[in-house]
Amino acid sequence: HGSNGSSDDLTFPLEIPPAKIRFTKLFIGGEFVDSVSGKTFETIDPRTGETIARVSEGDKEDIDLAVGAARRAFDHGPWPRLPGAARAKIMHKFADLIDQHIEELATLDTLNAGKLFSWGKAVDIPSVANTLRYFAGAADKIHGQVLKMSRELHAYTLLEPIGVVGLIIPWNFPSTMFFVKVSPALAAGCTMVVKPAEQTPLSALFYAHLAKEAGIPDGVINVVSGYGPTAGAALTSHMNVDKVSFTGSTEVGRKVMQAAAASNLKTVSLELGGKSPLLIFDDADIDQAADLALLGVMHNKGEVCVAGSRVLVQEAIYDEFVKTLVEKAKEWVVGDPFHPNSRVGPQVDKKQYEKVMSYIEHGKREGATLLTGGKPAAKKGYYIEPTVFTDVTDDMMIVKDEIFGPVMVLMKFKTMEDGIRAANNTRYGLAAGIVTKSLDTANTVSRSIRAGVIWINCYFAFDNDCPFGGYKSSGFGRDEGMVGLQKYLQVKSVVTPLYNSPW
Ligand code: TXE
Repeated sequence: HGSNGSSDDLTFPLEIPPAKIRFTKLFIGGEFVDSVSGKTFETIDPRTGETIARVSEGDKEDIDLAVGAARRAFDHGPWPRLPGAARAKIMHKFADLIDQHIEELATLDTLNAGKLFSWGKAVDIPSVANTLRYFAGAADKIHGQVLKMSRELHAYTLLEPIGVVGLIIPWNFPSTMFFVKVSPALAAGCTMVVKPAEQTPLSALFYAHLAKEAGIPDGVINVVSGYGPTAGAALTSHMNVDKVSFTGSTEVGRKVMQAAAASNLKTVSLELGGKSPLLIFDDADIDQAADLALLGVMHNKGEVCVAGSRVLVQEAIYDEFVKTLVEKAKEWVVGDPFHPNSRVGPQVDKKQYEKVMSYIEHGKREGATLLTGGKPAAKKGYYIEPTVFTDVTDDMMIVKDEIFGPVMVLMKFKTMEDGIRAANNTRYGLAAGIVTKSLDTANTVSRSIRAGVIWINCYFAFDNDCPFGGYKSSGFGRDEGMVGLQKYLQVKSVVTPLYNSPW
């Protein structure tokens, strides 16, 4: 099976996907329907670049229909009016149905996004069911406060669902991102239109089917597959959408805010790109640190918003660290994501593959030293070798930009202050990692880095109870945790005089 380091001779005994594609139409008002235009678009398998299905292409008219269905379900339907415990019961049923289809769902994400099937089966899909359960647990505990007024007034707050929400999902975690947004919105009592990424519509459409089977009323979850500038843009500028939650590029994040401002001032939350640092201090166990560094940027072939793509190593251990890292990089075997021994699958599509390859070329031209990788890993499909650059400078594009591929830049720092300065020297602020045995170092650095999540001696340690989101140009608003529920709620104050007193 394919090995890291050889370029053209990598062979892929393509595995047969364990399940077939069943749902390819838009899901509006509880029914699978063709798009108004009748148009469809291609879904490709990044293992080969070949078309595996044609999916209905939603556009403005379809978004109008979906928002209409969501509006009716919100204004007149049962969902926002159900007791929280009743919503929770249906959400639990939905989660159970996901558990019964893990293999089929993992297949769709592997086929569509080149994600590791073994990982999907063991981690991604089971954990989305748990995301639903986590927020189901909150559905009957959403309540306001009794206020301590300064005068003879009785006042309290009501927390109400914010209304119809537009959920725009990226392709790198098609299932995880779907449920990170859909679950709190459901718990809050919102109704929604989901726009999955054009690269990865298949699992989202399957989830729509399961939602209906679970008993989620028609119109509560609508899924409109289609492109960003058409279907996505229509959702962000729609006058009847009360909130948009977006995960994607910083560039499109700006457009989402502009569209919200120019239309009805819907609220917006944005989870955008990153260029997260991993700081390795000279008291670290070098073996463990190298494993963590590789995991941080090679996992999911680097298509991770929180990827630890800038690895900063303290001087004293730098040379030994490099040696260990290059050796361990070979463990990141490139291959068919359905194959159990593969650790790095193909990039999601041609555009992303070309983007990553062009950054690698940039790195070489700008004078960085290539320690390993740097080439396509196969003749067919969008495979790229795990790549590590060193001898980089702050002004290089490979240091500044989010590459979103299996590409690490390695840098050296002297003191803790230097390390902190280097870590913060980015327009992004999504995540950061620290490897050290010193509690003082860990505590000081955690407080000094401007990023939404700090992992000490670990990486990608996610949990439903752990809020997640960005500082700076990585966006704002938090997904997950109870704070992740807040953005799907409105706060209403209700005030009345006590004892008919003059107010
Ligand atoms: O993102 P887009 P792309 C970063 C990553 C990647 C780069 C480009 O660096 O290489 O972005 O990826 C929808 N109005 N991230 O071009 O376009 C689109 O259809 C409304 C990081 O794929 O931002 C899709 O559903 N919506 C990120 C979603 O936005 C629009 C994950 C994301 O696609 C739209 C993905 C518009 N005008 C990419 N244009 C992360 N934070 O994890 C597009 N979309």
